[in-house]
Amino acid sequence: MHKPVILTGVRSNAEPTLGNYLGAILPLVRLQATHAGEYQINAFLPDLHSITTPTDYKQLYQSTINNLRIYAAAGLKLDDPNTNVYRQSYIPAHSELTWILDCFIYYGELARMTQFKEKSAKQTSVSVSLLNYPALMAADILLYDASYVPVGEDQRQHLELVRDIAIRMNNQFGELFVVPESWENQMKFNGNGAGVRIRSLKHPSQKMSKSIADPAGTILLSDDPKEAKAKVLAATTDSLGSINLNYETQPGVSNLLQIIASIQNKPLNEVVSEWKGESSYAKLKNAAADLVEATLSEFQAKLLQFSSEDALDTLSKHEEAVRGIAEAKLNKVQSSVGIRP
Ligand code: AQP
Repeated sequence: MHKPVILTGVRSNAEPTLGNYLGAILPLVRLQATHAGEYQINAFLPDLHSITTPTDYKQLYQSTINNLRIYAAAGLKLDDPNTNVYRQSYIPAHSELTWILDCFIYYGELARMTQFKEKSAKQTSVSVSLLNYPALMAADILLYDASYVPVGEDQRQHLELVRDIAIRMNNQFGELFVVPESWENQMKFNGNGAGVRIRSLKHPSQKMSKSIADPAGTILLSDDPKEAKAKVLAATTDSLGSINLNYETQPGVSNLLQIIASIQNKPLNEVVSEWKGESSYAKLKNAAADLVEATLSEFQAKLLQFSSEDALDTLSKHEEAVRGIAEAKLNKVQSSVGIRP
């Protein structure tokens, strides 16, 4: 019996933020620590997804390797026998399976994706790859029979599409793929990490995003810890004068509560209770700012201990091993659709 596979990745199109760290990287590290041996973890580096939107192409190769250093500095154990780390483009089966899946996905299904509509609306010329993003994501997941894909709410539609494709192809060709768990089951599985969405410190109605220019609202993992602390202390709040969790009326305060809960690894409700009755926003900001400063200081010190050479060496070894798993699944699909014996 194979272990259930958990699969996750962070694009290297721009420098990762505290949002990526608290929403995606740290939850995976914690999952590895608490459930070692129960699951197969695939923490991959989606460099092909990184070029679906314009990026600094000269930096991309190094940024991708750097994302592995970031996982390591966050505490991911790379010598764990049940963890694989690999670059998407180094496993050609991802691209090859994408093409086959494309032949079974309808144009209308891709065109109605909210992320495509939102991202394409911001660009004057829209690449086909942006439309096809979910097909590549489907290949990432289905190649390894992943059941759990811890992603944010913004990826929900894509995940549902992946399930539809897997079910469609299984119906036509027999049991080709493991169908990833439903969104509800993904959320149950995520536990404390469910729905973590760190907001901009300046514009807390918006998500903190690595590719949106919002320096005062965004904390990059490379920010000087003292400057990061100052950004939290200057965070936008409101004039209500009481600390509650309500993203509609108090998005800034709610964001600070979420940052505290994520860093302390506590359920959000517990942190909300701890601050109930407190009216000083300065106290709340100070608590969050101290935690952010300490987190970045510790993270950056650990980052220095894991060089790019170490990262490259680790990736090459893992990629060698992973390639065989991916190719076996690709061959099965190729045979089913009649392009291999
Ligand atoms: N603000 C956030 N709070 C919580 N989780 C977040 N993630 C991203 N931003 C936040 C999670 O990080 C993972 C990797 O995301 P990605 O790099 O594949 O792309 P993304 O979701 O589009 O992330 P960004 O930072 O918003 O990137 P850009 O600006 O390039 O589009 C995902 O699991 C995501 O949920």
